[in-house]
Amino acid sequence: MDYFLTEEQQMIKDTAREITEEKIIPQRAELDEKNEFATSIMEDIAKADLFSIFVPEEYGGLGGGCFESVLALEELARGCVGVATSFAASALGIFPVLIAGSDEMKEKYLPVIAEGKRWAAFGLTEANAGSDASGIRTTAVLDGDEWVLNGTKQWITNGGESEIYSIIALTDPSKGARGASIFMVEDGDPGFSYGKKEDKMGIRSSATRELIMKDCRIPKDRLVGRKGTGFITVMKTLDISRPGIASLGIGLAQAALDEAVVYAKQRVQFGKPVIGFQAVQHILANMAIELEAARALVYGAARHIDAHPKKMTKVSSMCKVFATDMAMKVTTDAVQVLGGYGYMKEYPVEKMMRDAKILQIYEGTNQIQRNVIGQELNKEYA
Ligand code: COS
Repeated sequence: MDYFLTEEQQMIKDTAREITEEKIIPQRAELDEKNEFATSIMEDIAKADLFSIFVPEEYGGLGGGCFESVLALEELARGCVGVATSFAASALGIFPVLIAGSDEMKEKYLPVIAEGKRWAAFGLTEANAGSDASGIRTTAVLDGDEWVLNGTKQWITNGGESEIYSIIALTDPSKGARGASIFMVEDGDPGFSYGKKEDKMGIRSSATRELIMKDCRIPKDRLVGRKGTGFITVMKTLDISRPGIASLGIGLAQAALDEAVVYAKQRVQFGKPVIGFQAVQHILANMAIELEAARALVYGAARHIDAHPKKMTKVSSMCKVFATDMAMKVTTDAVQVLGGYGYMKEYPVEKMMRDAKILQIYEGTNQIQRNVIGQELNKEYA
C-alpha cells in the first residue's frame, strides 16, 4: 500500500533497507548462533546517520519524529530484530533527556547520541519491578555535590555495550512512584558495573545484562528534570518508544511473509508448487491481511503521536499490542508454511519466530498495554 512518504522519509527507509540487505542479513545467523552483539552493524548504522533521526536539528540531528523512527526500525527489523532492538534501545535510553533534561544536559548527550558513536540504554526493570514499574528499589541519596546510587537493574538491553544509561531510582522511597527520579549514569562511573550477559531465546544479537550500582557516585547535575518526576517521565518515554516496538513487529512479519511466499512458490508437493493449494493460500492471505492492517495502524499511530504529542498513550499501546501479537502469529504461520524446513536453522523463519516472542513481552507486556488502553477508555468516557 502507498503510504505517501515524503522524499526524506523514503530516503530513511531506503538507507535502513540497504543496511539490512548488505550488512544484517549476511551476518544474522552467525550473530544469533554465537549470541554476539552486532558491534560493526551498529557502527554501520551510525555511519548512515540513522541514530540522528529523532534528535532535534539544534543538537545535530535530523529532527524527525516518531514516524521517521518507525520507518527505519521496520526496515532494520526485516533483517534482524536483535540488531533493531539494540538500535531502538539507544533511543529509549536517551528519551528521558529529550523529554525532561535541561538544555545543558541535552547539549551534553544529544549530539553524541546523534553521531551514533556512543549508545544509550534505559534502566528501569529490576528483579521485583517489571510490569509494576513503580515497585523499583534502587535508591539515590544526595551526598554533598554527588548522588549515591544503590541497586541492581535487570535485563537491560545494551547493558555493557552502551556508555550512557538513564537509571530510574527512588529519591523518596516513602512516596512510591511519586518519589522516583531519573539519573544519567555513565560507563566508568565509580561503583557502576555490569552482570553477566544473558543467554536468550531470541534477539541474540542484542546484549542484555544487569546494571549494578554499589555506592555509585555521580555528579549532582546528572539528575534528569526535577526530583520526584521520574515516573511520569518514564511513562512518557514508554509512550514514545512503544510504536518503535510495534514497527519491529511489522518489519519482522514482512520478512516472514516474504520467506513463506517464496518458499510456497518453490516447494512442489502432489505435483505442483504448494502455493497452488488453497490451504496454503489462505494462510498466506491471512498473514498479508494482518500485516498490512498492523502497518496501517502503526503508521497512523506514529503520525498521530507526531501531531498530538500530548495524546499518545492509548494509540501507542494499541499499535504495540496489535503489531506484536500479529508478528507472533505471522512468524509462527511462516514456520508452518515451510513445514519441516521451517523448523530447521538452515532457514531463517525459526529465528524469526524466536525473535517475535520478546515483542509481546518487553517495553510493557501486551497484557499491561491492554490495561493502559482500558484505563484510557475509562478516562475518555468519564
Ligand atoms: N503519561 C504521563 N503520565 C502518566 C502516564 C503516561 N502515559 N501513565 C501514568 N502516568 C502518571 C499518572 O497520571 C500518575 O501521576 P500522579 O501520581 O501525579 O497521579 C503516575 O504516573 C502513576 O500512574 P499510575 O497510578 O497509573 O501507575 P501504576 O503504578 O498503576 O502503573 C502501569 C501503571 C502498569 C501502566 C505502569 O507501571 C507500566 O507501564 N508498567 C509497564 C512498565 C514497562 O513497560 N516495563 C518494561 C520494562 S521498561 S523497557
